[in-house]
Amino acid sequence: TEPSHGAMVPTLKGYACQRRTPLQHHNALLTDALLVLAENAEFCEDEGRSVAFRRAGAVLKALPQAVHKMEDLQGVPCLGGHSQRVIKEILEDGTSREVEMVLQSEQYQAMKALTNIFGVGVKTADRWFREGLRLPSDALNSGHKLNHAQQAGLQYYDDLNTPVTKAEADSIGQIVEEAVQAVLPGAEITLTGGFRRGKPTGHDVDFLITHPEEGKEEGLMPKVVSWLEARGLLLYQKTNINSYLEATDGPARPPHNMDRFERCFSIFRLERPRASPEQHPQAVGEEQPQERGSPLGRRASESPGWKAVRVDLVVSPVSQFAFALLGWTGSQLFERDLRRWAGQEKRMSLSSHALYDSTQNRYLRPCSEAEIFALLGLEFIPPSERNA
Ligand code: TTP
Ligand code: MN
Ligand code: MN
Ligand code: MN
Repeated sequence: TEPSHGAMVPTLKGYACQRRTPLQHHNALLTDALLVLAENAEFCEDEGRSVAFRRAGAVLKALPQAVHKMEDLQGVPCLGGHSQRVIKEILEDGTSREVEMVLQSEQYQAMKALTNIFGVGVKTADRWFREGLRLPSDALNSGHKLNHAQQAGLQYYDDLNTPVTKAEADSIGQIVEEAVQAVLPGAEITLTGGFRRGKPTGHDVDFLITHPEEGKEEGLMPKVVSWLEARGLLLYQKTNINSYLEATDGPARPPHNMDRFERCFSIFRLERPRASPEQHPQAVGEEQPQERGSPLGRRASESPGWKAVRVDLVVSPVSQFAFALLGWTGSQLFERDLRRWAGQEKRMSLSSHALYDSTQNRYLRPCSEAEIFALLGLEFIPPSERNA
């Protein structure tokens, strides 16, 4: 006989890649709270706890209704004791004391501000915090040696922490399209990341580039970067060459967090649409210098006619395109669970480059996202429902 589940959700599955997770959901109060605890665990370099809180939040995003009482969660997977206590407290009191304490804590606030600097990860932020730094401006004034990414991160801190709109993403897309066609006619670009999942805003814009003829894409990135730089469109870029080799990066090695595609982490200089004279008389025709005096705390009235926008460009050989597309569409938890599902449930190894079947001891060669889901024994989940 069927086990008796809560009336609300008879069949939520345990892996995010088995569930449909739309962007809009019904439990934001709970998921926001769990996200704070996940971030805080990450700041304490406790990856396991961080993933546990993220999983708990992700499963609540897949529920078809708002949770009102703990009984609504009967049969819902991925909720550990700690997450359940937090949820219960919020359902009863409206807030969680633990979450409120974290939000008030000096460590959380400083780590949040410091990791919001492009080029600063948890390790660097934690070292700076222990050395007494609290604000991004402290990193400028402390005499710490900053690498190029961090210098750019501080210089454009405000812009880079202002969400990128879909309209801005589309403008960047037109520029990238023009650059790519100029250096390799016939190449194809695809918007990936959060915007492909239907998000209205993002922290960056992600593009995947390929060419229908295998091999034609090799060495494309430096040419695209040169084209963009010659036009003054890049404020920062770091290009990595493709280092993927099936023989050495294949089944023998554990799946990497980072893939090995030819890629470019960049900051674009995006012209703002011209304001109409009635709305902003002083903004029209005013030439703005490229260098800004003070990188932090710039007031809106000083806003120049352009915005710094983080852009990730990735080049994939067409033979790996389906894997790259699936891997770069996210969400990050959806990707993590796809790989975990492949390994734990199917004895397969999935990366952004390939799918290896350990039972048959061979690579599988799907040509589309749909074929990858099918080979993994999963129902196809469209990008708009991968928002775990
Ligand atoms: P992000 O751009 O970090 O995230 P996002 O686009 O989902 O959301 P946001 O609006 O915050 O930008 O990553 C996009 C996807 O790219 C994510 O699923 C993981 C993948 N990815 C890799 O495969 N390799 C990498 O090195 C990085 C940084 C991301
Ligand atoms: Mn993104
Ligand atoms: Mn992100
Ligand atoms: Mn990205």
